[in-house]
Formats: sequence, structure tokens, C-alpha cells
Amino acid sequence: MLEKRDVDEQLILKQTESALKKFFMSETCQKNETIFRFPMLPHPVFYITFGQSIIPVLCDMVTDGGGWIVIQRRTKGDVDFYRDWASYKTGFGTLDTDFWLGNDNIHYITSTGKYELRVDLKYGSDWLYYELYQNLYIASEKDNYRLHFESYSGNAGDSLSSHNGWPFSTYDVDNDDALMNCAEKHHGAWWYHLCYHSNLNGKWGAGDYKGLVWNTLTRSASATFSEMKIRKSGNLTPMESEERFEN
Ligand SMILES: [Ca+2]
Repeated sequence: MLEKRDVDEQLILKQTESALKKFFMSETCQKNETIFRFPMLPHPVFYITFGQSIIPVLCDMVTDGGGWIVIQRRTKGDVDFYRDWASYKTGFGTLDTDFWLGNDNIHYITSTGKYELRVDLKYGSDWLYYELYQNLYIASEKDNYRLHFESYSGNAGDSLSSHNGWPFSTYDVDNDDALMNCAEKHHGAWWYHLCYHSNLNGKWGAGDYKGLVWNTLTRSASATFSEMKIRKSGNLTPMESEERFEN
């Protein structure tokens, strides 16, 4: 049986935990927000509640005013990105190095508002290239995480528009339009068609169209840094929101 003192102690522990959480865990990643940053991580972390689970997410607070939820990161090559459908569905890797946030999570987030996508890349020098896409939306698994966005701008060149409207493919789920299996041939997982102009989940450091290709910048070679990140840019109408959650 619990003594009153034990109950009090537990209550104090709970209150302390909740105060600490409030201090360390921000629930929003938006422009001009301050979030505590663990020194070993590249960006501050915040937490998204998704059904029964709470997902830690990196929030880039520096680039162009900040507020970017990082959905993909490639910096080292110590995480294998040649993974199956189930892995891309839930996400994999570690926040302190390289990861994919997970297609279910990306679908969920982009169903809660209008989002822009920013692709940051390095290739050939330390110069950071970027390309920006408006109104990004990733459909649910029912529609194979189909890619949707509108206009683009930036200095990396547009290597994603040919993928707009295409479903996601992995080596074990071929949704592309080619006779071959694009994910297998190019050692990646992407919104392939016939097959691609970008392949940022390709093999780290590989040439010959198997690496982290962003065709307008890297041609057939591999980028040496990639971060894909999304930021809320507006609200959806109730009807748009319903459509996204249904699809
Ligand atoms: Ca195919």
C-alpha cells in the first residue's frame, strides 16, 4: 500500500518532470521560436504527438528565419538508406547524424497545414545550395505517399518537378513507371517515374546515378550533404484538411 508521503513524492516528481518537459520540449517548430538545443545534436529537438506515440523531430532554427522540421538528413553515410517500404513508412536513422523521418509522419504533418519544402545541398564545395517548393503534401500510404507540390525557386536548380504527382517506391514496392525496378537500379527510395532527376536517398558517395543525385547540381554524382525540411506557410481550409486526412 502507498503511504501518503509516497504519493506526495510521486506528485512532486510528476510536477518536476512536467516542468522540465515544458522547459526542454517545445511543441512547435516555427519561425522565430526559441527551442533548447542539446549540444550533441545539429538542431534543437521538439516533439510531435502522433496517435499514441510521441516523435522527436529536429527543428532547424537558423536557415531563413528557422521553423523547419527536418524530414531527411544525409551528412556522413553511416546510416544505410537502402531500406524497404516498412522502414520508409516508419522512419529510421538517428537524429544526431542521418535519418528519414518516416512517410507516415511526413503525411501526418503535411495534412495539418500548408507547408513549404526546402532542400539544402552541398556538392563540390562548402557552399550551400537550396531549392524551395511551395504547398508540399505527401499523401497517405493508401495512395502510396504520392508527392504533391506547386511552384519552385532557388539556386540548386529544380530536380524534383518531374517527380511531382508520382507515388513513392522502395526496392520491395515498385510503383514507378519503368519496366525495371528504379529503386533497385539506383539504390534508393523515391518518387520515381522513368526513373528520376533526383535520388537523395541513394547510396552515400556513389557515382554512376546511384548516389545522392540532384541532377541540376550534381549530374550523375553524389551530393556531400542533404537536408530536406518543411515549414508551415499557412492554414488549410476545413475541406482541404479533411481531404488530406482521407487520402
Ligand atoms: Ca517498375
